[in-house]
Amino acid sequence: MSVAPCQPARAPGALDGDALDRRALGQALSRAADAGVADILGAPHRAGTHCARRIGVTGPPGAGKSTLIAALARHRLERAGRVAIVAIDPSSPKTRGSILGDRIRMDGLVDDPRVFIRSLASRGATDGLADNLPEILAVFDDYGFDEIILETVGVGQSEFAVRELVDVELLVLIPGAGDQIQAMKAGILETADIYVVNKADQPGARRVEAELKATLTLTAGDGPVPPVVLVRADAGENIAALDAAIEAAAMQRTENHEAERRRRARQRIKGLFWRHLAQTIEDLPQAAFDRPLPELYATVLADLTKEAAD
Ligand SMILES: Nc1nc2c(ncn2[C@@H]2O[C@H](COP(=O)(O)OP(=O)(O)OP(=O)(O)O)[C@@H](O)[C@H]2O)c(=O)[nH]1
Ligand SMILES: [Mg+2]
Repeated sequence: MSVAPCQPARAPGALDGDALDRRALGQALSRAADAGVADILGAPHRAGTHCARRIGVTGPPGAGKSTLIAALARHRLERAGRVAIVAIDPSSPKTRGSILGDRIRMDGLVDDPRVFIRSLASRGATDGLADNLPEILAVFDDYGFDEIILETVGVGQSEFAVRELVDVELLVLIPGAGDQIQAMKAGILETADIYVVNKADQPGARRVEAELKATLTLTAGDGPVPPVVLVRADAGENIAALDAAIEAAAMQRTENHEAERRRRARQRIKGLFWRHLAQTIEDLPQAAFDRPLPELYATVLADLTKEAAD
């Protein structure tokens, strides 16, 4: 079966020549973020693949992800018409500072009419991403974006989850990342499509690059060894090489659209179900927890099916 091409529900102002309606886009994004499970199930089915290229950028706090994204976006804007930058903030209480920090660093981009920047709180999402992220990303398709760059802090499960949503995944490491490389060797850390060693100006950057290359060669076995690119994000150094690596990786991954679409659908239904289940348990009266476990289990099951039938 061939895959349907991307079929965005073109929103007003989505066409290339039109001015982007930022207000309408902002509202559409908020609606998507706030949608409940029932809203999502009731939305029209999107048969096609997504339209905008999705680039995921993950890595530990302070690795320079936002700085790198700003440099990368500037570079890629030479080719793309519209670029969205979406940052997932894992810790809502202390978000204000970091959202602001991100905004300031991306300063040069904030005024660019082709760029749209949005921070999302991860709230209670079980995968460490934001609730409804697939729906949120689809809104950018409707508004004619060519690229979405997604920043996530690389913690636990979110790395696995984000890979299913993006076309190319970058992992940003910095000098002193020995522990992460060890974790990679042990197979604990999920692999990315491209490894970026940032802060090339700092001592130890070349050593991390060499260690990474050796580790990746080891873990790749007979398979292809993913590229390692040494950059200095704050000075825009070697961003062109990274850009070229992204192009090459995107070509490779889009060859297998069908399998990827199915993996995404699998992850999506799991996510929705977890959310529904968590809400059902949350809604139980306190007295329900005094019941024996099998009875409690049966109650939850019954509530779940009852809600689905409503
Ligand atoms: N020396 C040096 N510092 C850099 C480089 N790139 C970024 N930085 C600095 O590293 C710090 C963290 O940068 P951010 O871009 O905020 O890092 P981040 O990974 O987005 O951080 P969080 O969003 O908080 O996880 C800032 O002070 C940057 O100026 C670089 O290439 N060299
Ligand atoms: Mg950041």
